[in-house]
Amino acid sequence: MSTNLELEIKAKMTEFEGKLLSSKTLKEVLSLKDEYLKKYVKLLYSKLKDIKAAEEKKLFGKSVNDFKKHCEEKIDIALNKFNSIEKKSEYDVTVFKNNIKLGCGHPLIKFYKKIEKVLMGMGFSVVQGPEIELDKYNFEMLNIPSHHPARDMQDTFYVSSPNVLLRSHTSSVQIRTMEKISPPVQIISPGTVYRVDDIDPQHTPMFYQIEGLMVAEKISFSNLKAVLIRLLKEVFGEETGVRFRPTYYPYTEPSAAIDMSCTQCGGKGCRTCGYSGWITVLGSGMVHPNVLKVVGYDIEKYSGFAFGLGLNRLALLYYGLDEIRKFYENDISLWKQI
Ligand code: 2NM
Repeated sequence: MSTNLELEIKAKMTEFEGKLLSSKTLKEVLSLKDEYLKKYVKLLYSKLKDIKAAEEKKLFGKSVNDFKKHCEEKIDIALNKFNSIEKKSEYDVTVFKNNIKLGCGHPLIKFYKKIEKVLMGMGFSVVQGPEIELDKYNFEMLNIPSHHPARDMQDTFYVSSPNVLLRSHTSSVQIRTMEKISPPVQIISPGTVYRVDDIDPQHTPMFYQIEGLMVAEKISFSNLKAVLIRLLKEVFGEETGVRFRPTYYPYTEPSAAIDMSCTQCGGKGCRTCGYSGWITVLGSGMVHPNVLKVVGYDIEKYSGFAFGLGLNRLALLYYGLDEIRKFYENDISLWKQI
């Protein structure tokens, strides 16, 4: 009887080891633990109770304990192994790595930073000011007379007519700066500006502008040319052609519109440049004496130049895009491409 039982235990042990070897999950090991360590050992103990002969009972008892101990050890090892594997996969940080979507910088800001870097390299500092502005700073002190068409309700958004409006250019920031500090002044004022405009591929009622101003002793038109030619060549490449055309602004005299060779065709003529080979990208001029006077500068001692550029349109050319509206659609796949 005892030999039979002992043979049965041996057979169970072999069976157990075979099953344990082929288990692949924590769950399988746990079910083996239940089957062999709980149910089967319980059965062996109940059989042990029925054995009357003391010697036989002792030998069988030892076999049961050996079986139990052996199974416990093997199951512990297997549990540890599967526990650590399955825990690891629970916290596997690489699992979704291909689905993580990173953001990216907005091209308008990236382009602005490029321009800012060049101008700061030439000694310009960045100043900012309010977007809701007084007529005084947006028009009056800029020598824009009251009959000037830019003052018309159709061009400017009025918050509270006639004195409070959304700035139509950032020159207002430059007037505020000149009012506060005396020359030398060398600043750029980037920011959003507002003009009443129907939305089309080239126009939005809000857009970004950078205006620049340099006032000191003996500032001449040559300084203006040097700064702006260098700026355009740094940003668009050394091969870029730059030309100055006379134009009119109320706040500068003389005034110059600045054209650069077309970024799309290199000057040969294409749809982008209206087949002229040139694109107007900047307005500039020597600050009008009336403007210098109104901020309290001595016009016998100081002179200065100023310029203004529309960032959106320039960024379109830079990135080879065709629609100003694309800047506000925020199609991130496009931003990652350009
Ligand atoms: C432009 C063109 C020409 C300009 C003038 C001034 C100020 F405040 F000094 F008078 N700031 N910016 C200026 C001159 C702006 O934008 C097309």
